[in-house]
Order: sequence, then structure tokens, then C-alpha cells
Amino acid sequence: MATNHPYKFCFGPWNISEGADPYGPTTRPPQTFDWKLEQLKKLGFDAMMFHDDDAVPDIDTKSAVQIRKEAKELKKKLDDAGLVAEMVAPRLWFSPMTIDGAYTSNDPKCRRYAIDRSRRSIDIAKILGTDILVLWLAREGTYLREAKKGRRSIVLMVEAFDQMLAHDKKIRLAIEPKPNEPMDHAYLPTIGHALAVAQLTRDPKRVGALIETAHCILAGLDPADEIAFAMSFGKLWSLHLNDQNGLKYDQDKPFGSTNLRGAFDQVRVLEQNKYGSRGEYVCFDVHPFRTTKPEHTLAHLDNSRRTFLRLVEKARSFDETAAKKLIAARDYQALDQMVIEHLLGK
Ligand code: GLO
Ligand code: MG
Repeated sequence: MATNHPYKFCFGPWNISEGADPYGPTTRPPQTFDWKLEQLKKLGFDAMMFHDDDAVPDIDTKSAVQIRKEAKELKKKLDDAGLVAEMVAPRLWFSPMTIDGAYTSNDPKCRRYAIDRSRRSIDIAKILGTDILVLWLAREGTYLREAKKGRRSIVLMVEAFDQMLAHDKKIRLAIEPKPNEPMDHAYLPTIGHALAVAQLTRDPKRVGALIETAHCILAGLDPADEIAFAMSFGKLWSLHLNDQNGLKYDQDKPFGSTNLRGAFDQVRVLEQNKYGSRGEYVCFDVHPFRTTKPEHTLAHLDNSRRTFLRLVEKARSFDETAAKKLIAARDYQALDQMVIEHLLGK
């Protein structure tokens, strides 16, 4: 496996999940946060991702002072374990205040709640030592087109982002687009939408993106091209690698599980554009299959990292000179077979 690689890896506590789905209960017992942190370290990962309430549980019931105190305790725990926080993300989809959306709710009280909670998340991020606030805009969209005005929703989101940018001079917002689920249609479904909306904010330089493989596939787009697009703007600040079998519910399969060639193409574009050279992490937003037994509850994370590193080797050993010749001769048929045989190995 590629040992001389520049990559740093992370996952979030939610990636060690218990197997519940909308049709059935959990299939594995829950694990404590401390256990998850210990496993992260043992698996050779470098950082953890945090929702605001992964960092400070029951955040809505706590005072600002209490939140700061608990965030500082967590920071110490991470320091002691030699780990860091990659990002913090406000979880704006669980509370009764976010039923009709967060920043784009039709109720001004709910919009206020979403902005206040985002500000608290920024405070937590600062204490944990990360300048990245991830915004997966789960409920910013509609089930019903007539329920909201699309243009007004964009204005509301930009106003919310501006307030976050004003709250802290250093914070960077990494928008994680996803076209659907839980909404029928999301307002920021692709990287192009995320980067376009960045331009409307008070500080476009501090608004970038996070790409997730499955979300690109759900939008009918090629994840490798989406990565290349964001990197062309210097705006790929984080990455959720996983896999997805076509247009259905969000699957969060292990990286490479469905489309190995697509995974190779993602790794190749990351290598070509030196992802990670500005401190960016490779995160695996993957879940165990529901059928996974408790004793194998970490396999999907370890496997995703192994596959990634194997594909780094494959990207580096790909015969670029031979590929160039085939491209010059417009012999894409031979190029296609060359890629297949390279991936199949000897
Ligand atoms: C869901 C998203 C979700 C986010 C996470 C961080 O589809 O991928 O897992 O990445 O909540 O904001
Ligand atoms: Mg994700």
C-alpha cells in the first residue's frame, strides 16, 4: 500500500452507526464517544469530524458558558489523544425548529434559531482549533415547489452565511451540496451551485465546498469531474468519499464498493491536483451495512482507507506516457482497455 502518501484521514462519530433504517430498528449496540475516538486512533486515522452536538451533546439545552466549557474539555481530550477536529457542522435537521427548513424556514423564529445555532457551532469550531464550518443544508429545499420562493430562499441563505462570516473573521464555510434526501429538491444541489452562491456573500474567499461521492452520483454527475471543478477554484476544502449504487436512497457505501473505476478516477484527480497539500483531509462518510455484526463495526472505515491507498498506488503506477500516446492518436478504445487492465492487475 502507498506508504509515501501525503494524505490525512478522518471520519465522524456517526460513521460508526447502529444499522437502523426507516423500516427497522438498530442491529448493533451503540458505542460511546470515547470508544469511537480510541478506535479512530487505532485504525491510523488522524482527525475526527464533529456535528456541533457530537462535540457538545444536547446543545440546545445548554448555556453559552456551558457549551464553551464542554468544548474546551473535548479539545483537551483530543490533544491528549494526539488527534484533531477536522471540522464542525451545525446539525440543522433534528430540532423541531428546523421542520420547515433552517435558514430558509418560512418562520422567522426558526430562521433566527438556525443562525444562532450556527454561531454557537463556530464558537465550538474555534475552541476545537478548526476554521472549517461544514454546511450540509439538509432541509434547505422543498417538498412542495409552491411552499417557498426559490429566489427568496437564496437571499435568506446568503444573509445567514453573511452573519456567520461576520461572527468570526477566520471561519471558512464549506458547503456540502446534495440534490435530494431528505428534501425532494435541495436549493444547492451541486458544487456549481455552492460556488456560485459563494460569490453573493460578503467574503466569497471564505465560502467553499465539500464534495461527497454519493451526492454527486445522486445529482447524476461524475464525482471526479466535480472534484476537478471545485479544485479549479481552489475551493475543495474537504471531501466525503464513499459510494452509491445509482439513483436511490443515500447509501454511504464503502469507497470503491460499487464503482471501482469511478473511485480510481476520483483518486487520480486528487493526485493530479495535489489534494491535501494545503492541509485538507480525506474523510470517509461511510456506514456499515445493516447486516454487519458488532465485531465488524469498523470494517467499512478500514476498508475504505485501504481501497483509497491501493488506488493511490494505481494512480501513481498508471502509464501516463502510454496514455498520452493513445490520446494523441484518439485511440480511446485502447485507452479504455488500458485502464481496465491496469485496475485488474497482473
Ligand atoms: C448526509 C451527509 C451528512 C453530512 C454530515 C456533516 O447525506 O453526507 O453525513 O456529511 O452531516 O455535515
Ligand atoms: Mg457527507
